Amino acid sequence: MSQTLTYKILQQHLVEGKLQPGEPIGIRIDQTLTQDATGTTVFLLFESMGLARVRTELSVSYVDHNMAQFGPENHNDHLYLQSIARKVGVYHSRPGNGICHQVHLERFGRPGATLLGSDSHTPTCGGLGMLAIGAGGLDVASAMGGGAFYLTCPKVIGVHLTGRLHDWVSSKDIILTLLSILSTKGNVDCVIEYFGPGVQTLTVPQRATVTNMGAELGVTTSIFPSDEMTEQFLAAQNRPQHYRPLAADPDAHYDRIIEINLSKLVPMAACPSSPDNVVPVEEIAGRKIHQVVIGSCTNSSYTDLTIAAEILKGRKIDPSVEFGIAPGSRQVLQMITRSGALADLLAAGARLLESACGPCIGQGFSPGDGTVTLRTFNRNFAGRTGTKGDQCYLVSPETAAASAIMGEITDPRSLKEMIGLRYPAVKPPKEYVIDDSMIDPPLPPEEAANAVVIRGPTIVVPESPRPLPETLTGQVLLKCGDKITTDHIMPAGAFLKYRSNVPEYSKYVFNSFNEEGKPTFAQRCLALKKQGLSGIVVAGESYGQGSSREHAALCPMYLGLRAVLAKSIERIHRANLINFAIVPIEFAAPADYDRIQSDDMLEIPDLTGAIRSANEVEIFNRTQGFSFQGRLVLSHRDREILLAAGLLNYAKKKAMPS
Ligand code: MIC
Ligand code: SF4
Repeated sequence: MSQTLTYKILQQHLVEGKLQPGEPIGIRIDQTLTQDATGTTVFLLFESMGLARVRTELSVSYVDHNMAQFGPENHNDHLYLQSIARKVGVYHSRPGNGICHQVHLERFGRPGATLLGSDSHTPTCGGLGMLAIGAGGLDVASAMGGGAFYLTCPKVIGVHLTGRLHDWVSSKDIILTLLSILSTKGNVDCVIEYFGPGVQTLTVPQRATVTNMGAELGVTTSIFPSDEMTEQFLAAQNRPQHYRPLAADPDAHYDRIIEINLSKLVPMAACPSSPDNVVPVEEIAGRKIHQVVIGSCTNSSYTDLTIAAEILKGRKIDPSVEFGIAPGSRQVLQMITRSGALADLLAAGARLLESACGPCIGQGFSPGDGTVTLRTFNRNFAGRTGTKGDQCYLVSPETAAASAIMGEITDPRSLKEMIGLRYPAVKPPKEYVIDDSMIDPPLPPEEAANAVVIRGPTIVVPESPRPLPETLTGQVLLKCGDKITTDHIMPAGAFLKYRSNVPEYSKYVFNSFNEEGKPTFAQRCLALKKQGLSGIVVAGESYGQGSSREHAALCPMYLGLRAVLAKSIERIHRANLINFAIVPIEFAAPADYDRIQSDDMLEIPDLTGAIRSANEVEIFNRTQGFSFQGRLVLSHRDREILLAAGLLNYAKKKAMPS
């Protein structure tokens, strides 16, 4: 039977279940990727599984998020991660070597393989024809130990690309256009597969921009075929042996097909404060800006930085603009240094930031109050820049560079008329600079046994969940609306440094909802926990969008939250909730959402019985005196994990001889 590329790779890796959309399946994972902000927990959890070595073909640990190093926390994390990686058989990319997704694309990804990463932008490597999926840390730790990864067998949406991008239009505009069609919600358990003649006009870094930001659609992953472009890229990265051609069968069936004619696209921008709030740049041209940043795992490749340099060459940025550049990797930085592009950018007025996530996760470069910031990133969730009430627009490097010159949002196509600049097409290099000296290989097993792991005092082993009560009684501590992101639940920015210390980090759960002078969410939840009661969160559609951070489940669990009641819940966050024994419940009738008020006392009699065998659960609102139904969308395995008090306890139980 003819197959999509997605199903071909799934088929080759299937270890459990049936390949039918909606069915629970388990797949073998070839490679894993972790980054420091989620990675310390991953390795602590991996250690608690009692395994000496990873059992994947390749696992890589990156340090790219927590690099500001105010106080000892970040460096403690780096030392722990470096020493544990050497011991358990993992490659370790040191701070300064680059953003995990960019480096993985350059040095490790291979077509046809599966990659599981503890970061939601892991699908970046889908640009290489890899099935690359983001997940919570505990799922990644389990895959590192050789365990299957469990997911819902996806529907495949085919995006048929025709035509060719015009000058000044970039691959960022493809994904922004797709976001304007599909939005950030309602795409759970789908994979986006690109096909058609337009594919071959896009280079691997261009494809990676598209698959990277595909994460914002809320899909399981995005994937491109592996073709001559892939072959050229891998050869230029000096790893031609990793190339293999891969594509869907010509008559493969897609659950839905979206047509995109590349020749018809125009520069686009995502306006504050959601990646799907997309408009053509020309509609917002002329808006005054104070900041421009080119970087993040979406748009920080050699070509991205070089095109910006070509646009800015011999010119100056507008004096009202602060302009930051963060090359995605040390490879990119070395290449633009050698080519002279960096000199052109600096001469124009750029501030060189580290090859790291930096401003993308609120680690510096926060915009001033009331100012507009223009970024080539993938997320503009409210407050993510580190500034409350921020106005962050997401654009291509071309639009960013043009706007930096003009001091206002500028459609780059107008540069010809405004300053007489013709489009400076940039060709991908024939050879990239290869220097893996910042990637530490693991120790051979015989040496690893005696290797010492460095654990600073700020690294605290996370608490394990307690068993769920038979009847759950809890108070609605927060009633929130649609599209609540994991950034809302567990802020990053200035609080990112507490990632390895759950009791400390937990103080900031739902920080953006806390009001001055009133008890915080954390204080109220802990007070309930002391009384043997639970906190409950009530939410609208698409709860838990965005980041894969399992702290958005782990920290609420630590505070005593045992259930989330929402209209719908996003894939990674739902899995994280289950892994930490918080019950995800959906409203059977969405109208019931309106009937619940903050502070209501809810009771779920026989919760554990329902988890064991039912698809619905009765919930009684004690405060208002009415009952309503909640839906339990759980696989058999999900039920077992919840009843065992989380994935770790479940795995231990399974490993025990009965
Ligand atoms: C993000 O872009 O939000 C992050 C920071 O990379 C997260 C991971 C994290 O929270 O550590 C993600 O995308 O998963
Ligand atoms: Fe880092 Fe930003 Fe990419 Fe997340 S989206 S991995 S914070 S660069």
